[in-house]
Amino acid sequence: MGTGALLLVDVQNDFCPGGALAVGSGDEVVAPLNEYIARFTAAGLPVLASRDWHPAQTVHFEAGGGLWPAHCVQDTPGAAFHADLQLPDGAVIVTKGDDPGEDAYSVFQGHAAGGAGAAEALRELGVEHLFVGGLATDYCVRSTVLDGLRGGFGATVLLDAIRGVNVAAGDAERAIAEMVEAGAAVTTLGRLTLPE
Ligand code: VGL
Ligand code: ZN
Repeated sequence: MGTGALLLVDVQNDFCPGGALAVGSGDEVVAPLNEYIARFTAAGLPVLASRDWHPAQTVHFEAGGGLWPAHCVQDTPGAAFHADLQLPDGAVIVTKGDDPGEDAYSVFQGHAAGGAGAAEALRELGVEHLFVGGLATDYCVRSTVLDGLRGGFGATVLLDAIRGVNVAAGDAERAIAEMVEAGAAVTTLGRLTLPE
């Protein structure tokens, strides 16, 4: 399978209960993700965390003609990672959505601290397969997994560590079916086997 990495998508306060764009039970991904982090770290595998990181004005927000109320505005508490998320030392942070002209749902539209695109940063780490959890199933998780598969990465969706926005009922379930149809595998903590 090649080297695997854990990718935590947008585990930020604004996507959790009380946040500006709260995903139902969004905070319930934190405990399982901490267990995934422990397993990947113990196996010496890389951990990456993306963050939605918008300017105050962007085409992504309703005020700019987009779909969403303002959320994850750069350097605000809502944009911070959930306080209970145990990011390991050396986690690679991928920033996305900072261009005011795009939605940037996919982590592959993001960049690491040094400016390298996400795909480039993954290749530098020797990563060929992504294990993806976080928020939200029907937007950034979906878009990232589909983009990764198109870009030649393998992908496994962590079913016990994702939650959906469900703008329409069933969106998250449909997104999972779409990812599987496109070639993604699925797993849970109980069934996880890591690449050697
Ligand atoms: C997301 C809606 C708007 C996500 C980001 O992280 O899934 N969804 N911005
Ligand atoms: Zn956003």
